[in-house]
Amino acid sequence: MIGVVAGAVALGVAQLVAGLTNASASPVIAVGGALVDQTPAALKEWAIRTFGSNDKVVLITGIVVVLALIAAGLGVLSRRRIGYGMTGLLVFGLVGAGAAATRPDSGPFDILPSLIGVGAGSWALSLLFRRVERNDWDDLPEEYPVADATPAVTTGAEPEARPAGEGDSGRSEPIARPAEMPPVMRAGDDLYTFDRRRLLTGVVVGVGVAGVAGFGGNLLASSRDVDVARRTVAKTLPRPTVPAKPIPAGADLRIRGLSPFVTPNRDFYRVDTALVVPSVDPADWTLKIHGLVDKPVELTFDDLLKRPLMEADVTLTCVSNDVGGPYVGNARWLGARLADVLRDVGIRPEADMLLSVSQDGFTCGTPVDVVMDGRDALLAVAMNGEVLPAAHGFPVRQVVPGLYGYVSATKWITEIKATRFDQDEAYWTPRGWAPMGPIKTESRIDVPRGGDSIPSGPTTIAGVAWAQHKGISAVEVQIDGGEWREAKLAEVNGPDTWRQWSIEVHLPPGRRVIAVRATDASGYTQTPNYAPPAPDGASGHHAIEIQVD
Ligand SMILES: Nc1nc2c(c(=O)[nH]1)N[C@H]1C(S)=C(S)[C@@H](COP(=O)(O)O)O[C@H]1N2
Ligand SMILES: [Mo]
Repeated sequence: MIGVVAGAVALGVAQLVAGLTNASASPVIAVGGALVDQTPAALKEWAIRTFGSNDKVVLITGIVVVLALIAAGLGVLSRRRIGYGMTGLLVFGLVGAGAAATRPDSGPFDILPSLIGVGAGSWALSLLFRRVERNDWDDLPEEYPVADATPAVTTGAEPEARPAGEGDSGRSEPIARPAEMPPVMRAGDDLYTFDRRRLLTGVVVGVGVAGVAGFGGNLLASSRDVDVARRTVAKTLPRPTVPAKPIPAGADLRIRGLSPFVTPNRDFYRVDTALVVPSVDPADWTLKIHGLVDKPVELTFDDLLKRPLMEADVTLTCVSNDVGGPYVGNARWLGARLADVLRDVGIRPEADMLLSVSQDGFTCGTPVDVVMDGRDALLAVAMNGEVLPAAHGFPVRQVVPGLYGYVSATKWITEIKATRFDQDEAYWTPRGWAPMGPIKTESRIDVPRGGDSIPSGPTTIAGVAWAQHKGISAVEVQIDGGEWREAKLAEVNGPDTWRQWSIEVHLPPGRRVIAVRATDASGYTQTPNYAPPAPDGASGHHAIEIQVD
C-alpha cells in the first residue's frame, strides 16, 4: 500500500509540474508517446479497431496500472530496505525524464516533472515507512490487551517463551500474543508492531496529495493559452476570397440516423499520435518551407492570412477506417492554396514528395503532383466556419482531397520539406503503411444499423459513399445476395465530399443481409474482396444483418 501511495504521489506531482510547464513532459504522456511511436502497423490497427477513439485512454490506463503494480512491488522490497524502493523510484524517474527529453517537441525543462515527481514520491515513501517503524510491545496502546503467556509470534530463533509484561520484549524475541493482534510488520528477520492509525492517516494524506496534484496538473494543462489564442484568431479571421460552391439543398436527405452531409466539429473523428493535444501559439507559429525549392521561406501566421484564402468542402478519411467504420467526416475548410505557396517558393521539378512536419514531430509524405494538379489542397485555418479546433490542428493543418489523412492531413503543421520519396520516409512508412495513400472508393450503410429489429413492410435504407476527387456516380444495394438495385443519390457540390444515398425497399420477415457498393466517376465499382486497413486502406462491401419482424 505504501508503495502504491508513494507512486501515486510521484505521478500526481509530476502531473502538476507538467501542467505548470509543458503538458507533454508528463512522464506518463512522454512514455506513452514513445510507446505510440514504437507501435507497429498491425498493433495500431488492432488498437484502433478494438478501442476506437478510446485507444489513448486505454494506453494511458494500461501504463498507470503497470506502474501501480511496480510501485506495489517496490513497496514490498522497501520492507527489506527502503533504499531498494528509493532506487526503484529513481529508475522510473529517469525513464520518464529520458522519454520526456527525447520526444520530438521536447525542451530543456521537460525532465523536471519526472525528477520532481520522483523526489516527492521518495519523500512520501520514507515518511510512510516511518509510520510503520517498530513499536515496543510496552508501548502498545491499551486497546491491545495482552493474553497470557502464549508464545506465538516467534522468529524461530529462540525456543523459549517469556511471559508478556516482563519488561524487555525485544524485537527478535518471542513475545506473548496479544488477545487482539496489532498490525505486524516484518523487517529482515524481525517482526514488530506499529500503529495502524498513524499509517492510515499518512496514506489518506498521500492519496489526497496525489489526487489534488494530479487533478490540478491536468486542469492546468487543458485550460491553457490555446482557448485564448483561438478566440483572438476568431476576431481577425479573414473572409474567403474564393467562397465554396454553395451546398445544394438536396445534399442532405435528412434521414434519421444518416450521417449529416456536414459533420459538426464536435462529432468529427479524431485520429493522431498525440497523447496530449499540442498547444501552438499562432503568435510564435511559423511554417518553414525548404528543401528542393529555389527560395526557402518561413511564413508567419499573418503572412498566411494575408494570402487569398479559399473555402472547400472536403471529406477526410482515415486509412485505419475499416469497411463500415466511423473514421470519415466532411467539413468546410478555409485556407491558403498549398500549390500557390509552393509555386511562390519555386518548388523544383525533381521534388516528388512534400514531407510535412507537425510541431509534435509527426510527419506526412504527400505526392507533389497531387497537390499541384489543381485540386483544393489547403493550408487550412478554419473548419466549418470556426477557427480550427485544437484537436484538429490549430493553428494550421493540411487538407488534401483524395488522400488518406496519414499522408496528407498534417495537423499543427510547422514545416514542409520538398524532397523525394526515394530519399525520405514519413512517420507511418517504416511502421508498415504504404508510402502513398490514395483513398479507396467506399460506401457505408448508416440506417438501419446492423443488429436492428425493424417491422416488415416499406423500409428506407440509407448511407454515405465516398471517392474523393473522383466523385460518386452510383450506389447499389443488395438484399440477401439478390439483384443489385440502384439507390437514389443526394446532390453534391463537387467531387471531394462524400455523397448520401437512400433506397426504399420492402423487406419480408426474417433475418436479412443488406450489402452496398459504390461506383465512382472513373467507372470503377467497389471490389467485393475484403482487404484490411493495413497497409493502404480497407476494401470490400459493407454488409449488415438485421431482423425483420
Ligand atoms: N500532427 C499530426 N497530424 C495528423 C495525424 C497525426 O497523428 N499527427 N494523423 C493523421 C491522420 S492518420 C488522420 S486520419 C487525420 C485525422 O484528422 P482529424 O483528427 O482532424 O480527423 O489527421 C492526420 N494528421
Ligand atoms: Mo488516419
